[in-house]
Amino acid sequence: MTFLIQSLPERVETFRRHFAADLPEVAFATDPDAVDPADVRYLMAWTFPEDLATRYPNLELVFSTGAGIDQVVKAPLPPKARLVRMVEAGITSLIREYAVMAVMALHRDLPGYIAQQRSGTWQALSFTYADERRIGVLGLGELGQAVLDALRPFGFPLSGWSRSPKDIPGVACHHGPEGLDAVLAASDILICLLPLTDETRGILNAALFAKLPRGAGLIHMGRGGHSDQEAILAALDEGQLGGVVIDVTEPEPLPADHPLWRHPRVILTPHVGARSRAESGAVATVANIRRHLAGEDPQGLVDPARGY
Ligand code: NDP
Ligand code: OXD
Repeated sequence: MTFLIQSLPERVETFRRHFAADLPEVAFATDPDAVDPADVRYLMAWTFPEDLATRYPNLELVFSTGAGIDQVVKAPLPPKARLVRMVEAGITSLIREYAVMAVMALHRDLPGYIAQQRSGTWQALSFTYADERRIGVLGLGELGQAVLDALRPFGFPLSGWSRSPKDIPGVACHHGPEGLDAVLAASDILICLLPLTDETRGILNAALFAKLPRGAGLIHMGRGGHSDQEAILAALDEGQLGGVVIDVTEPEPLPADHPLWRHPRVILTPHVGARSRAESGAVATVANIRRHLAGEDPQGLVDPARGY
């Protein structure tokens, strides 16, 4: 029974340590050429080899090193194998910080003050109090809910959107295609934390922006494939969007001449919203294999029919 991992060397060493201490009955391997493929029951990687299903016929759990699994969700798996996304405290903590940073940057008009600093202008821009700045979150999963928890103490009116109904204290929750417009109409700042699926691809488009209050902010932390980047630029230029913080693009990296790099109302970061932490990722993975060995579902089990 072997766990095969393909990742960065320092991450692999942390995993090796945790497996040796807490899951010694599972052999730990890093070199695909040095294992008997028939022994591989567990595999972890960011992307999978094309011949995964035939090469490792006895796979039971296939782990993504990241929270998002759009890059692998359509990969053919052997019949018994199930896909697991990364749910661990390190990712959640970094995403929470990024969201608070981005909300505050838009709420306090950092793009406006940066432009004024560059032109040597000492002038107060308008103030909006937190209880008058409504925030909507698309995606109420592990990360969307963590972000709402982090924003709650500031007093922003909060709403959110998911596929299935939710009941989250202090958050106006809406769901399904018919629930989306209510969240958009109540989002002075909209945060995207959706998985990329056939249903959500291209969701951040001109029609959606038109349903936001005029001058709304957008924080995009999902995947590049959610957004129509030309529509973001057009909405910014005609004032429908007032400011954008964008962490994920298509392609990544953006071409050097892409206007998102230089737009004065855009803060662009290179897909650094979060990164899985080796220590807590290893603990979560060992716990998931233990759950599996005990006949339970692992945390972060992906439903291939839903695509997330
Ligand atoms: P989860 O699977 O826990 O949550 C996904 C949420 O999206 C759920 O609330 C789900 O609804 C909702 N959702 C999915 N499809 C739809 C739909 N068609 N309509 C409405 N709601 C929908 O994922 P996480 O919170 O762990 O992660 C979310 C995403 O964040 C990842 O897939 C990844 O793309 C992105 N991410 C980005 C990072 C970065 O560095 N920028 C880092 C990590 C993740 P329901 O609850 O009803 O199932
Ligand atoms: C992830 C990411 O999905 O880093 O974990 O985007």
